Amino acid sequence: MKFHPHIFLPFLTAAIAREITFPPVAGIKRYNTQSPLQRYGSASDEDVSLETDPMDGLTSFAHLPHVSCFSAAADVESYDIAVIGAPFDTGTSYRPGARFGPHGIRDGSRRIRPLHSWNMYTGYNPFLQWAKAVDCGDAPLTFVDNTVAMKQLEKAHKIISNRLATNISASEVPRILMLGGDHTVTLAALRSTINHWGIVNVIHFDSHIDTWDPHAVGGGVSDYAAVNHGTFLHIAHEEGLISNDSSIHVGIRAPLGTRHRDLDNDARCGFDIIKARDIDELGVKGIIERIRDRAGDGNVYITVDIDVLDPAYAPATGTAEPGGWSTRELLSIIDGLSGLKVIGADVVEVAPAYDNTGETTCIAAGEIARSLIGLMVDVPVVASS
Ligand SMILES: *[C@@H]1O[C@H](CO)[C@@H](O)[C@H](O)[C@H]1NC(C)=O
Ligand SMILES: *[C@@H]1O[C@H](CO)[C@@H](O)[C@H](O)[C@H]1NC(C)=O
Ligand SMILES: [Mn+2]
Repeated sequence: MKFHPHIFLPFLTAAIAREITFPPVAGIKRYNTQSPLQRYGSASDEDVSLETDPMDGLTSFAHLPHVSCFSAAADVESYDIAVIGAPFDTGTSYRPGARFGPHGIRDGSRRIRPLHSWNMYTGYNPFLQWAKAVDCGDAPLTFVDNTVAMKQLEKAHKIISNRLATNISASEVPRILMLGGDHTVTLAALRSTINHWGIVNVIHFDSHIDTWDPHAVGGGVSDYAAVNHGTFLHIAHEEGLISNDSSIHVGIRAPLGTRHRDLDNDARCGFDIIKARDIDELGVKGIIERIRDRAGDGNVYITVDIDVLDPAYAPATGTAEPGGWSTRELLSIIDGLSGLKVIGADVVEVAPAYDNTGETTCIAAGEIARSLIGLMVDVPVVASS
């Protein structure tokens, strides 16, 4: 059939005219009553905005403003939630690379925009509640001595949390969301949270228990070797930083060294265990209930090892374990913990070098971080110690 512009064009014009002249359907808001041709054809210099591009500026987490939080200066801009990176991976037992995790998670968060983050499951935008969130950048951590690096990170946590928050009617103490780093970095965070929040209930999402006795993981050859990403929860228990009757592992499935030694020590360290396949019996709701029953009273620290996800959803990690949860299941469980007093959190073990070209792991980690901020703002007022 031949194309007849003299017949076709009037129809097209009429179609566009219908688009602009029909009255809006009741209850449906019309955002732009101009025709597409008018909107795009006539953009003048004044019409063109530089304020709305989703990928503008330098890459901070979710485009949050950058504040130099590590400075000891008194006049640093205040905040309620500080995102910090911990580029550290020399406590890793298998594939290294989590030192690039903060960079990778920020990259994975590029499409998160604070003004456009209304969560249709929780019913609010975590960035538009009472809390001002900022990105502090990465803590400077040495790569030649793990114990010194942990001291640097602890100091960074203390400097950041010792400042007065922006909205002091909610909380005088700012909260920290840390982007790891291998899992050793959580120890530095817990050595700081005890000062403001007392002993915390740890909700530990992971495929591994991470309470290994240093003699089991690392060989116990030296004090230095004792501190690594498989022992940090054992050490946190020994140091009295975490609750011994309200902490819980979630998503566990990695094989153990020896059944009794590892599990007995884990129980001694105060942890209950939800295994990965428990979700087949309990469902997402049942998992949420068990976490709430165990850790719901008291101040909570949530640490998410990205390897809690199945390697299909998070290939970019150091010690991947098959048989984990989907990203949807994990996000549902985290969002389902609303109402818990989350005073600190982290997402760790993201090693971007093993990610795919679609950035599957880094995008998931960014989304998990957004949900963790959601939990922090859900309960503004929390008792400090
Ligand atoms: C500060 O936090 C309180 C408690 O959530 C809230 O009611 C108030 O609106 C917040 N103030 C600002 C300026 O966001
Ligand atoms: C558990 O923690 C409490 C302090 O919260 C402490 O008094 C008690 O000794 C601990 N129990 C064990 C077995 O570590
Ligand atoms: Mn792990």
